Amino acid sequence: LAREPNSLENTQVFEFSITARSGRARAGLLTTPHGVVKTPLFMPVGTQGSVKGISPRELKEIGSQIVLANTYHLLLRPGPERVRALGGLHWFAAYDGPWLTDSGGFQVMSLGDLRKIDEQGVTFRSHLNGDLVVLTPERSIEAQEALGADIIMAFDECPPYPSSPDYLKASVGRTLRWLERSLKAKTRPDQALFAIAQGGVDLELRRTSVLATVAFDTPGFAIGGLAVGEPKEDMYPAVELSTRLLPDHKPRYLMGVGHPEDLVAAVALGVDMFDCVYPTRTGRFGYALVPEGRLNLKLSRYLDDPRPIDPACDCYACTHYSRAYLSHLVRAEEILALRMLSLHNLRYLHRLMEAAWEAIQSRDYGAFAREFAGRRFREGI
Ligand code: PRF
Ligand code: ZN
Repeated sequence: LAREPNSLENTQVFEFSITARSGRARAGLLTTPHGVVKTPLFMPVGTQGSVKGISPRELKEIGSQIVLANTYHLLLRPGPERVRALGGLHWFAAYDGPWLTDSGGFQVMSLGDLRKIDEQGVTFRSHLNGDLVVLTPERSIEAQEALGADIIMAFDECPPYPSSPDYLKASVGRTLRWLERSLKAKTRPDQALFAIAQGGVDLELRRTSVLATVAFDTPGFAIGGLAVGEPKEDMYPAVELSTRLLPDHKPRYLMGVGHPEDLVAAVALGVDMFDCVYPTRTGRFGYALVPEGRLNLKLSRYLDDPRPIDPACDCYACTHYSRAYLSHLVRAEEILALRMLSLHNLRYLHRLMEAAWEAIQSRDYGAFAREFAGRRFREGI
């Protein structure tokens, strides 16, 4: 049982190789200490160290490759030191594939009470028991080292949308200083720390942030500060600029993006990794993702529908249950409905990224993206 940080040099363990390209889209292989993953990929969110309702065995079955956990939640409960003592996330949560932990800053801003940001870090009241907690770059990295994920994230500030130009500018500077402190605080050689660029949808600030972030030469880069409520037509130019400025040979992670159409578009722009609560959250609200869009299983039209959610899907829900039965379970608020819809929605995004991978390998991502767009919003399903 490798419970101690091992001595492998991360330059040996972490490797990203691009196997094919189609336009700006890339297919790649990312090697981590807990396995090799294929990009582009979508990471399910396991906020509390668990993808709500889905077991590790099921995650493997549906093709999840990396699972994301949140430092903010695990810091408050059960505490990173307890997770470390129980073997880190891989043992504690019994998922032995690669993990990624987010650094906590983003979740503090969306969940913490009475937050106060200064140069040192973020002070907030725990949403669980009201305790005053200080999260700094140093504390975030210490916690992420205890949690033991394969990929850890720099401590950053994601400003709300909209923010004033002055505030955005200040947060870009602070995020860069926090990146420097995050890297200084890092001690484990077997974890890769990804830097996060900010800058909102201001393209000049975005450029400044990406260029200054790239100078730190981390093994991967995240595009943060987007998908926070800005119009889509403002998000895409910021993604486009970011991927143009990021180094070609490092993985690029667009944080918090998970709508199918955004994944297809961002892959075309050269993004390799995504995470979002969308597939699991929308599943818990009774929605099933399908190539045409989304089925609302709360609608009475599905109560007599004998078809599976998606006849082309190989998930457990689609190979065993009718829309009629799932629709009944949703109305009856059965736990199985939430589980099956989350499972199906995750499988849908994994199949979407697998199909993107195939299309890039056969050098025809454009045709794939057009065929995806052509099937959306068709009536009568
Ligand atoms: N920073 C971090 N986590 C995030 C984001 C960010 O900007 C986003 C933005 N959509 C999601 N998750 N650390
Ligand atoms: Zn399915």
